[in-house]
Order: sequence, then structure tokens, then C-alpha cells
Amino acid sequence: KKIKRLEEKKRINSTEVVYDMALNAVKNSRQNLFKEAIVKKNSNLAIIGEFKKASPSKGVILEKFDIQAIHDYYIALGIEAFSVLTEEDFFLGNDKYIKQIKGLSNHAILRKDFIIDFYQIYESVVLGADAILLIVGILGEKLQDFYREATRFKLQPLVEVHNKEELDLALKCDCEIIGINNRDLRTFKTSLEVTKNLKQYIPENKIVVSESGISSIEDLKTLRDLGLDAVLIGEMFMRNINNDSFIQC
Ligand code: IGP
Repeated sequence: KKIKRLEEKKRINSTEVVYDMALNAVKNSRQNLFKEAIVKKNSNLAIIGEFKKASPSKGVILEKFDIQAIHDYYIALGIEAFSVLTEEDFFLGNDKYIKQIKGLSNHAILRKDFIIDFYQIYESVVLGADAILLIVGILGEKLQDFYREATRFKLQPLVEVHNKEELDLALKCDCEIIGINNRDLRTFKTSLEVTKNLKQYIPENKIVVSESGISSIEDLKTLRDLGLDAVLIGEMFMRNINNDSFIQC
């Protein structure tokens, strides 16, 4: 399904065309904006708030997916950066959300999608993303090439790992920002133990983000004490946005 969708896009705009568009768009790059928003400044954790309508494990999370309302909620919470799901089939995301959100404020934007083709790197530049997700579990040894191409186009890759082998690959390609996904993408189960385990193997100079399944103040305290730079939260915020109380966890 993914590949079919990509083929369709390429029929409309070939890789060469999107590549040229990216070369032009990279001139407007907000260099290092994402990195600077999430790097540890004092002992506080930065929070990346995700715009997430649905997920493969939970189905539709937020019926009324109002970009402006979610944006305003995140601004009120003091969130440091945004993560925007553009993946259409499993997360009901859309490319157009990036432009919409950029029209609302200057926060850094991470494009969340399954990047499997350079085409999507060029497309991310054209869409105006500041950062993209590169999933080591999907890219394997190809990570290095994707990382190089993304940084050549001034995108800051968040390199996502879930186990020690994947982390070793990420470290081998000397990436700056590592995302530890607490969710096992095969079983959908989340555990903060994944972050606890992997954090110890990551050199001090890396920016480390813990992703998925973060749902309480207790979780945030645990992660802060581990010395992380940032956390990435989607579902918990999406479930709380329509509640009267500020934050329910
Ligand atoms: C957010 P949660 O459990 O707070 O909604 O998780 C984010 O980590 C998750 O959406 C995610 C993701 C991904 C989605 C992490 N890695 C890769 C799609 C693709």
C-alpha cells in the first residue's frame, strides 16, 4: 500500500522534479530549529507534542481533528516542538497538516512518516519540515545513506531505535538525535524499560528523545531523572484535549 501510494505521487511529480523543488526550498530552511528546541537546557525535559488522529493499535483517537485547537492546546502547555503524522493509511495523517501548522506559529516541526525512499526526503523539504523520522528497524544498513541525504538537505533526522542492535547502527552513522521508541512496532506494547535499558549505551553528546506510551507525571519524572533531553507524546495529549481540566494524568 505504501509503495503504491509512493508510485502514485511519483507519477504526478517525478523524483527529479521534487528534487529540484527541494533544492529551491532548502533555501528557506530553518536550520537547527528542531535540535535547538529539544536539546537539554537545564534539568527540564523538552516536550514534543504530536498531532495524531489515529494509530494502527488504537484506531481513531481523536474524532474531531482540529489542527488549530490542538495547536492552541500545545501552545498553552508550553510545548517546545511539534511532531506531525503525515502517514495516511495507518495514522490518517496528511502532508497538508505541516503547512497548516506552520501558518500558526514558528515551532519546529518533525515530519512523522515511514521514510523508505529518497523521494520522501525531498518531499519533506518541500513541505517545510525541519526534521524527519528515520526508523532504523525499517532502514537497517541503508540508514547511513538516508541520514546523509537528509542532512545534505538541512533536515535534522530523529533516528529511531528500539533495541541494542538498532542503537549500534544509529551510533555507527554518528547521528546527533536519537529517539528511543518505547513501543515494539510488532506487538504495539510500550514499556519505559526500553528507554531505561538503552540510555546507558548512548554517549553524553547525543540528544536523546524517549517516544511513545508516556502517559503520566510519574513517567515524566522517571524520564527526566534518566537525563533525557526530550519526550515525544501523542495519544495522552489527544485524549486530554477535550477535557475541562488542564491535564488529567
Ligand atoms: C507517540 P504515543 O504513545 O504518545 O501516542 O506515541 C509517538 O512516539 C508515536 O506516534 C510513534 C510513531 C513512530 C508513529 C513513534 N514512532 C513511527 C508512527 C511511526
